[in-house]
Amino acid sequence: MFSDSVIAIVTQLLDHQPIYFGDSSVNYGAGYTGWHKDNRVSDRHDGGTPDWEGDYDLIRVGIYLQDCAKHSGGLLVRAGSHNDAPHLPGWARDGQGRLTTVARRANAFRSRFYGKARFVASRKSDIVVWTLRTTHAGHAVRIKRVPNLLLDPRVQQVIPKFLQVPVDGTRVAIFATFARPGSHYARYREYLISRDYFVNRPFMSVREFIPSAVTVDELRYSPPPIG
Ligand SMILES: O=C(O)CCC(=O)C(=O)O
Repeated sequence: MFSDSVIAIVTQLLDHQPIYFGDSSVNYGAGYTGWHKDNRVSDRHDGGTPDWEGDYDLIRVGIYLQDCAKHSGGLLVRAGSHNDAPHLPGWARDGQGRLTTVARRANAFRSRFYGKARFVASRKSDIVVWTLRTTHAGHAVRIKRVPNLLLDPRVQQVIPKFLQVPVDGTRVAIFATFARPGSHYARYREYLISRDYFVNRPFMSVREFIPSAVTVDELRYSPPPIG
């Protein structure tokens, strides 16, 4: 992930020296998910929020260590979903109550289906990059005889095993998020340190392993003083 070739691609895409802030993971074995985005939850499905102003500054890099062009196990994306999301009416953005909840849910539902769904036909060790605003899903299932038939990810997961094209060996995929400085990163950073899964992870300094072409921002959560 931190090899010169990956960092050169990330630098070119961000058009800036990338910031790495410790948001990475390794997926070993099955990695099923439904359609989702990775940017701030409050902004994900509302095109009128700050995350949707201008070009977005955070990208996710995935390296899939098996063939996903002819096998199951790859990534699904919705092409163009990083460009826009349906706008929530102002009253539903700030309000509370049942009607607001219904409006938000309806908007989130519409947003999940923005953009044409596609398999990412990555080959062994290809580098796949998407923005945190992109609607995507993990562990695509290809169906025997109709491997390019794309069903909803939740439906794909219940296809009987004997009808699925198998994964090319064991699914191993690694992921990391990179950013360039700006208001999107500042807001994402603030969001991340409010997330339990991030702040409760065992912290280990990684600075010494990261090449100097990457800016390291080690996020640690300091709980507010009691009282
Ligand atoms: O497992 C995958 O292919 C996608 C993982 C994912 O959704 C993510 O890293 O945000």
